[in-house]
Amino acid sequence: MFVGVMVCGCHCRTPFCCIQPVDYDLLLNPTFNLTVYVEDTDTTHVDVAYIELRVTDANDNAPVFSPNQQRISIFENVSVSTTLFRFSVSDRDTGTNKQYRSACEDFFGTFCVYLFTYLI
Ligand SMILES: [Ca+2]
Ligand SMILES: [Ca+2]
Repeated sequence: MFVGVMVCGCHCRTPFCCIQPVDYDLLLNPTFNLTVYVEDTDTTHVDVAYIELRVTDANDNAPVFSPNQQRISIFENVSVSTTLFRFSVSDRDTGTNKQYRSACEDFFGTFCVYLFTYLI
């Protein structure tokens, strides 16, 4: 599809710009095939360049807990290592941008989070 015309002189270095936001995480196919035409005043003098543009993922999404807040009650005599709660974490990014680590803040060290199962 021909989308615009740029007029410039000889030996110019025409800038190539992104004119709309691109979100890798919403793309089904992150590759774009562009065809660029150039011609001078004699319309038989033309050339074509083909550009394959691949969008790569940026770490632009934070991990999200589900649920992100929960109130639970436990008996005081609950056994050590009892699973008290489960939650999941997801991240819309991919690859290393989707990796995250967890930490649990408990001043007395009474409760902990098992990093890979997300159990408290
Ligand atoms: Ca991320
Ligand atoms: Ca992303």
